[in-house]
Amino acid sequence: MSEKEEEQISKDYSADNIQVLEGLEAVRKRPAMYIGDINFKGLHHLVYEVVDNSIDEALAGHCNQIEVCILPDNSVSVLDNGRGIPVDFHEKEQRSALEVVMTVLHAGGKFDKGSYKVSGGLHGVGVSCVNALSIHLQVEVFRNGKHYMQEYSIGKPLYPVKEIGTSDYRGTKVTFKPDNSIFLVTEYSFDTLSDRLRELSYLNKGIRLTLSDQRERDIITGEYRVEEFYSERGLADFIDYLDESREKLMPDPIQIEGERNGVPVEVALQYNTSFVENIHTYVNNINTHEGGTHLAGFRRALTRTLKNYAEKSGMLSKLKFDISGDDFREGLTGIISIKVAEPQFEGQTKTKLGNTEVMGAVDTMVGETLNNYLEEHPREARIIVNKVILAATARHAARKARELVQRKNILGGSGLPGKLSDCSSRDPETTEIYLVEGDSAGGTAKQGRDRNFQAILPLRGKILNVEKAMPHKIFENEEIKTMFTALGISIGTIEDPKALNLEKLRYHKVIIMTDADVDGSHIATLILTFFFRYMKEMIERGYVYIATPPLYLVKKGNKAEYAWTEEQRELISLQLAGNAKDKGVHVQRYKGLGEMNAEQLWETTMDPKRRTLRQVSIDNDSTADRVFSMLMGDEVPPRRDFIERNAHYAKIDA
Ligand code: 0RA
Repeated sequence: MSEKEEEQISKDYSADNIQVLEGLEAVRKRPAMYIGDINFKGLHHLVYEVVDNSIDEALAGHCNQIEVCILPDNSVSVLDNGRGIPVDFHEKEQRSALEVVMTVLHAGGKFDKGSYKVSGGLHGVGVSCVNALSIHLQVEVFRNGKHYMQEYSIGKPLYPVKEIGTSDYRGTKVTFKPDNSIFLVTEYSFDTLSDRLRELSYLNKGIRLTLSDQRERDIITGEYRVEEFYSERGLADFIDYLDESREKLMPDPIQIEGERNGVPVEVALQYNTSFVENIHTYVNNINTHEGGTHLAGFRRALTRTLKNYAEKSGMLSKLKFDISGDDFREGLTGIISIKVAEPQFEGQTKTKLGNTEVMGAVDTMVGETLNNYLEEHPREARIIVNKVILAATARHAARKARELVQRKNILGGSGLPGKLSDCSSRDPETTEIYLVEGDSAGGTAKQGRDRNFQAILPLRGKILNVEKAMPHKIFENEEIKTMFTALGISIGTIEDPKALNLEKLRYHKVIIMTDADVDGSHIATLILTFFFRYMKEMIERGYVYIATPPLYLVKKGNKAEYAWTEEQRELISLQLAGNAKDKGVHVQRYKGLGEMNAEQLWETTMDPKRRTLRQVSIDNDSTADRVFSMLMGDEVPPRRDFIERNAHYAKIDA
């Protein structure tokens, strides 16, 4: 753009425009306040924000196709076949409606009062926020047989909306490149985006969503990677997808769909032979991790309806103890999806629904439909009640085991396990504990560590597979009991047997350190599964890490360097060899932690100044659940590197 044009634009700015600039400036000053963070999550959130606008257009009944494309430079485009954002001149704002939508915070649905906006990302900030955080953004509107366009840089229009041609197409296309002076990571993950689009396709049946990746072509076919998501049965398909590697108890999920008190409610549920409760809740397509009134209404209806049915059927006559609410949800996979015009989000991460009117709506809707289902399906009803009785019996055994553990802890002096080599500091903020595979590596780690802040807990033998074991086994397992005691946390109260108490957590970094081989990664997976199922909050708070020991030691004479990847190994080999290729260069492949001495382990894997820790985070609750159930379930685990998908690189300094 010429200087003259720029001058013209700045002259055109009215008081409104100045406000706009201040709004966008605020977004750039505190991006985390608007999109959560400026890391991996925030980067992907930009895409969700744009896609959500198209989903809104689809929910309003005007769009059934959304195409997301990752471009070669990690720009992303989102194209929909909706009505197209209006481009007419907006008298009050003195510019095109399109420009207002793209540059004014929260202006998204302003021109469409008839329909309320139910979608919208977690932070509900709209596309203008994405615009503010993009070094370049281009919007194209196909409407009235015409093709319109406007471009922006860090949210500022480069020129007024212009007509660039004619078109038979109808819709909106937004293409943006995130500003790398704001984001710490700039590379999009295909898997993370596809997980979210898949989820959206289940939550909004009948919309076709596609994701394509133009960064790389398949070596053999020469094609870009493309995935398409489309669901006809919605939540029922979602359940089948999540439970792919679990053994179902009913031929088809129970589906509940309708509206009560003006609240659209959609629920699907299925029981399986596992012992895991696996309920995912959504409000306006947003995953409400912390639950809330919709979940409470669901639980109440489920417990009441099943209990009534079980009592009436006489199946409980032999049972000698009470059934608790938990027993109705063991082995239950469920999705609850509701739409609310004005959601109130509460809780630590603002993902807990507070709207009180929702509780009764979900309760009535689920109660009525489930009751009919049980009456009409006596065979399935019996299977469910038997499952509940099994859970109640196991819980009874679990309580006994847990009481035993708690009594022992009170009696056992300091209560810390003998195997723990504790650190001297008592400040959880700065201390860390290494969970180390095997006594021998544990010994090396103990020698190599900085005992001021690093504690070592060696774990012996196989960790219990919590995915397959009955819950009471968890509290009888030695390794698991030791872990709980060493960490200083307790689990289970009378009211809520699964409540986690992190108040007395002794370390804010829990680092899983295993051999860099197949067995080691299996053990890391077992430990992670245990954290995911029983101590999820630890992961959510960012307390769980995976250590990365080196794979190679490359030596020449008295020079030696470590390598973590094949590329590093080759590069170091070349550097050490100088011109004489491979001459006298010796490569040692580390098969296990045991092959390193204490000093080597310290300098490669434990020294905060030199190590790389991978922080474990959960991108997508339902995907993580499915991955763990697959890796640890009966079916042959798919050979996919789950750590790659579930742990992002985090270089932790000092
Ligand atoms: C406001 C009004 C109208 C459409 C939209 C917004 C709209 C926004 C987005 C964002 C992405 N895709 C979109 N598609 C449509 C339509 C008003 C009318 O035509 O009457």
